[in-house]
Amino acid sequence: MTESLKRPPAAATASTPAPSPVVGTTLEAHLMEGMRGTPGASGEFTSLVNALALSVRIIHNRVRAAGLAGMLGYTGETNVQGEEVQKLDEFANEVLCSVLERSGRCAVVASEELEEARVLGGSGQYVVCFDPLDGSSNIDVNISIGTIFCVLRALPPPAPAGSLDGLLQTGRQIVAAGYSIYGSATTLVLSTGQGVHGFTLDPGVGEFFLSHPNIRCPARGGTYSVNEGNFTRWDEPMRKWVTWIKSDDKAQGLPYGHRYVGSLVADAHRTLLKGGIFAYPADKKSPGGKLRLLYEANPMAYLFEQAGGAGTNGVDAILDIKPKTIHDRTPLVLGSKHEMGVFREFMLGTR
Ligand code: AFP
Repeated sequence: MTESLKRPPAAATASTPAPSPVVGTTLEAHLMEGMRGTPGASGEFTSLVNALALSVRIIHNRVRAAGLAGMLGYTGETNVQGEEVQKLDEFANEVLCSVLERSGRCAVVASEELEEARVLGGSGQYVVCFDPLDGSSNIDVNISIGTIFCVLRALPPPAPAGSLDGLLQTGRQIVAAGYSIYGSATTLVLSTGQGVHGFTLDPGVGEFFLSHPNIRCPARGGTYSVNEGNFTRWDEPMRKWVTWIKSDDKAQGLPYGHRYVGSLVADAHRTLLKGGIFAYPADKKSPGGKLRLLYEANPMAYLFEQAGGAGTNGVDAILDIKPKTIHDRTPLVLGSKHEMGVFREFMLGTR
């Protein structure tokens, strides 16, 4: 079965198997291949994903020049989450909104930087949720940051054009999700429901090339990733789990190594490629969890499921949670099947 990118929904149309993805293929060629393998594809979806990739290239360019372009530091304003907004956050948000608007493929967007959903108009059949610059408190110290997004179909008529309800569907309705990581290289990790693929940007030619075809999250890993500074704020099952995972018991493969960057894209990317577990649970400070369902948890959970791992709130699949508002928060746990199973047992008190 090919893992090539295809226009969803795969189940609705019989598609011609496309050749296996070849390292070095450009993102554009890869998307075109997927489109050709899907009878009836209009190109609208491919064009939307290309618009997202263009946004990422523009944001990459500004991130790389941030120190020189005077873009570091805060604007002095706070966003809807009550956090200080940095200049690059604003820039990234405006890039995504304007590129998606010009593509004409996107009806509505929800963004971490926008209090309300923004209607982009046109005849777009899709809605997009994004965190334009995740991990922005790491910008000034030159640590990896990223952009996270997911795409859903806009609700069909009789829902009015630009209906915001399209944003409040469960993650099971996602048709594409991805993130870019602005690290030692800029990599775009993407899934359109046919596996997960990583494309690395060659800044010299401004093109994404397939560098990580068919990413699979290892069934078991050796690291855990959690902000242990929150230990005293956690409930008992969470404290028990952390105490267990760093205990010295060779027979059980313990202790695990600890890795925590504090940028979801960086912690999730490492966990996706190398296995193990990332957790941002609820705590006394954030009883409903800290991370956002629509534009952080859902895209990541979708990618982990596509790669053979899992994404939960500790017990239940993130993708089954019905959002109430566009800025809902949730506990988020991502990782390898094995570690996710053990974590769940601790949360349910069966271990
Ligand atoms: P910032 O965008 O404010 O840096 O927050 C990053 C983030 O939303 C996510 O990327 C991290 O996983 C998480 O917060 C880190 O939170 P802690 O600083 O509380 O560990």
